[in-house]
Amino acid sequence: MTDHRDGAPLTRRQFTLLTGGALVTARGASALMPPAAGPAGAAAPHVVRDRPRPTPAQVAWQRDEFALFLHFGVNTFTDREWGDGREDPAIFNPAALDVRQWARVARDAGARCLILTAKHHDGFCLWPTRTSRHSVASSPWKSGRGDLVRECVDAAREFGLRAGLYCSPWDRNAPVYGDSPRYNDLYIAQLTELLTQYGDIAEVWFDGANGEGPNGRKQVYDWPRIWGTVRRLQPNAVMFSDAGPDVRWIGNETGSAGDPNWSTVNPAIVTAPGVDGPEIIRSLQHGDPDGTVWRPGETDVSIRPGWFYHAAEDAKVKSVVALMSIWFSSVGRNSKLLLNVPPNRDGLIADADAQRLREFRVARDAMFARELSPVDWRWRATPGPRLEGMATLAAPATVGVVRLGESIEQGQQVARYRLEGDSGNGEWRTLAAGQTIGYCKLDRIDPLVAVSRLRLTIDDIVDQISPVTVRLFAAP
Ligand code: FUL
Repeated sequence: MTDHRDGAPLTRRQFTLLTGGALVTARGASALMPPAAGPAGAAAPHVVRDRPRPTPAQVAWQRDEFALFLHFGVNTFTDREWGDGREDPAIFNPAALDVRQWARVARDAGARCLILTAKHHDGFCLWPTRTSRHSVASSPWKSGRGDLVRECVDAAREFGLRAGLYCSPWDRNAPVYGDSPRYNDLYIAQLTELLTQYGDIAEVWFDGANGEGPNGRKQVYDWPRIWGTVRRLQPNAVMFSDAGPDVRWIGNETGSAGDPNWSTVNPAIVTAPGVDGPEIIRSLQHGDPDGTVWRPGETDVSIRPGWFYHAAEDAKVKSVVALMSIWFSSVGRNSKLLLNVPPNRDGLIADADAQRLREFRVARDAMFARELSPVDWRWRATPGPRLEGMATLAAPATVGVVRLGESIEQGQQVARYRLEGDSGNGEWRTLAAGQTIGYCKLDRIDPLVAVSRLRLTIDDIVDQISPVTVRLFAAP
């Protein structure tokens, strides 16, 4: 990533000007506020306007922080990860299916959205589509009268969760796949059903896998038409894919966003789902501080080795330690976590996974249980230009985790920060340091040390700074 900031004197000047800003303290958190509009701020507007900012739907998506992904379909019954489209619908019969259990597990885990594989690459549709016979309507489940998309969306709402749908572009069952215009029509018809029959959909998920059709023909997707259809039918939904347009894939399936992770990207680098290359992965992982489009990264990872349920993986459910590490490298790096928890053949989230999610919730609650507040923050400008905030704790305390956050409604500006602690002897030692902050930056303090004073220095910004929230959590 180039250090573009050396050539940005205007930004630095604004930064200096801003140091006259007022400080507000709310709910024990500390926020640095830019000055009210006035002569000093008058130079800033054209810069601020030029930088990308999120839409309300993107802000809502990010505030969820955590969503559950549900891979379920014929693969659940064949024990495969990718079906070939020749599966007999008769195998789909989840005898004890309880979608409310999925939603309850998700809510209790702290997730705020459920995303279901309405159709995976095998083409089997979990709703009774009019576009194909390869669906739940041809299965013995509920004598062919079931609609799993309906059940899932209804259960999500009942438990206060938002609902999203994944409809795989790659379809190994559709006879017209690879006959590009005809398949595009079919795919649009499927999306139209999904986006008009089930109420508000929060997220539409497009993966990047696409192979050839049975006739060896490669499908050319009409992405502008596909994205346009979603926007028209569900204007408040965000669309996820490698290329967004609203939310981008983070570039791996291991649960790790890049560090730094900017929510802005250069849209010329990743233009369509399914393309590969080092520059593309770098862009997905890190975004770009100079990016002209707001396209935050979503981190999708499975709680098990596979995306679909396999009994042989029951003992391989990720540990709480592994999940916590993922939390810090996704939510804690300005991303959103989409954790896959695949239901089993009974149609239930298996005990091992449900139990692990409960433990994960308990561990997170403990980590963020004791917020150190109030702390008396005082901000000042220092040469550089830099901005420095100092706080005194009521009594010496050991900070375990720091949560920083920018007001992303106004974009993402912080490019370098440092948190230091003074144990009482007047010597500052670095507790945490990083580049971007964005919606949420989590830092674990290691090694732990009791401190009585704290100093946060913002060393660099890419634009006029907006409120930065500092939250300190005591080590358990
Ligand atoms: C990929 C698919 O090929 C996997 O099966 C899984 O659905 C993953 C989330 O996306 O593109």
